[in-house]
Amino acid sequence: MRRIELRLGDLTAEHVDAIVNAANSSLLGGGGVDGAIHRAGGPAILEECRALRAGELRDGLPTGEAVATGAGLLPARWVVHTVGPVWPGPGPEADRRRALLVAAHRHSLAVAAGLGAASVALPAISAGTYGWPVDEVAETAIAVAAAAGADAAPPLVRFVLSSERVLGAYRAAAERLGVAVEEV
Ligand code: AR6
Repeated sequence: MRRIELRLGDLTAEHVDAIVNAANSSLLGGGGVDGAIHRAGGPAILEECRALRAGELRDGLPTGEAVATGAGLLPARWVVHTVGPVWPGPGPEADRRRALLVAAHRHSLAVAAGLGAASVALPAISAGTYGWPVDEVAETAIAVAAAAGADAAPPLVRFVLSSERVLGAYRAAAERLGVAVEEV
């Protein structure tokens, strides 16, 4: 049985096996939660990202995919880097990219599970710089976490959210979907 938790806080401080980074395709850092992870985790994470870019991810990490590195100085063991889609505004392009938002969540959870992580913490992927409406991000995140099979996500999935507004969106999405969540 999977446990889904919501918390207001700073993802970089989480004592879980894996945290998910809302990165960009370059994997070479940025602002938002990505910047916070690299600042708090130290240079070892960036070194591993550079090595990935020099090898299997020469063209960058495609949107919707996920890849793991170590977590440097962070309390977590691994960082799972994913790339969410940029919000294009309402219309057919948003409908198309919605699948990438699902994929970013699904692949992040699957990579964490594949590492053997018992717990994973995620931010609100695409809901900051990338501008995706937070209600939709919340609904996607909760739905994917609740629907993932036993091997497709760790037993504990915790969403660590940066404001009351985002936390409220996740709470409301869980209620709408009838998914039990614990606020911790
Ligand atoms: N802990 C938890 N959540 C955080 C933290 C933190 N320390 N810092 C920010 N957030 P964003 P995106 C929230 O912009 O929209 C970067 O430059 C933030 O308030 O980090 O996927 C990357 O390099 C928001 O709710 O990610 C990419 O270029 C959520 O995390 C681009 O931004 C996601 O906001 C990715 O944009």
